[in-house]
Amino acid sequence: LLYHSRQELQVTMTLTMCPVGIALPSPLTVGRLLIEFSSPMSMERVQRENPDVRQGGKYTPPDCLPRQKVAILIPFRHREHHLKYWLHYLHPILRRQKVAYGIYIINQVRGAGARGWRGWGGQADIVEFALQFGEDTFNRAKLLNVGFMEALKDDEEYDCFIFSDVDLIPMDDRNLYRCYEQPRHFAVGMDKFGFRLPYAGYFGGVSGLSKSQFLKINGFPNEYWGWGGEDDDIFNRISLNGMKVSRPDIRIGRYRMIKHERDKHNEPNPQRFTKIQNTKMTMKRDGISSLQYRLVEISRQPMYTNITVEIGRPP
Ligand code: UDH
Ligand code: NGS
Repeated sequence: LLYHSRQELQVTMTLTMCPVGIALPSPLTVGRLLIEFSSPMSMERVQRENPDVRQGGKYTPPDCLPRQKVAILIPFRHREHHLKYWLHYLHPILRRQKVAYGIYIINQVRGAGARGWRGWGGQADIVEFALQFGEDTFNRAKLLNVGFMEALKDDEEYDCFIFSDVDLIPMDDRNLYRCYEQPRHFAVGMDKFGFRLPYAGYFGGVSGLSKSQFLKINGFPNEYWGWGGEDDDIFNRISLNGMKVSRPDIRIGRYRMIKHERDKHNEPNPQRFTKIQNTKMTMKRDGISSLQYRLVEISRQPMYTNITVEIGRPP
């Protein structure tokens, strides 16, 4: 082992491993949390309240050696308002959970064609209108594949990947954001489903796979454009590869969702029902092995890393 300084050597020698799970009740976690979205939120406040989070939204427990390095990946487009609440609630929760992590926002944008409009009006709202009008269909699972690749390029030590919608906040900090023996489904009890699973094979909202579990299923499908079905395809990939989804207790896996209307350019995908019948055939060719995208920008914000990407459009 190489140590950079005597000080670092001393710190390393005195730290013990962070706890695997957190015994209940625990001095670290607090259990059930009050989650609400009515008070206004600002990025300045999130920053002020999370001074130990490093540039790019990274954190390492100062008082123990973390067992896993977790990349948290959020598929994203035009949800700045939700992101502030997500960061406000999740940074303190993750800190209490004693895990090393980095937050990555995977932001879908359209290519050069749309940006050509910028010359036209000059006024910001006209430009914004033109950009949104010319937008492509959203693709959640493909964005998450991009997140997996880019997080590993940023830090090859990530061994756990958690995939979270931007509008889902855990209501109990004993729902530990880390990887398990089997692929994990975290969002088991969402408020909109009466705090129950909507169906046994539901894998949407928040899920997590270790690097090897993710590679075993060839990552996520790239070919689900628009809303629905991609999470069911991932569930199929897991089962077809001999793994079994694990979940927290229903009393602990409760979530609040920030209410919102359906987004533009993310209409329900009419092909989703036939596609999920064919996972067994498609998973070998469609996945992380066939992923293509164009990286537009990586920007390190104080509370997260922003990965802006072009992922194309449906054929
Ligand atoms: N997402 C974006 N921008 C978009 C679309 C999706 O950021 O334009 C991301 C975001 O992280 C979101 C996730 O993808 O949480 C899942 O998409 P979704 O929130 O649209 O899916 P959900 O099932 O909503 O939550 C479907 C529409 C519900 C309409 C209800 C009207 N009352
Ligand atoms: C299923 C969808 C899933 C979706 C789930 C919950 O029907 O993608 O509903 O949707 N599968 C298909 O459409 C094949 S929700 O109530 O959150 O809008 O996640």
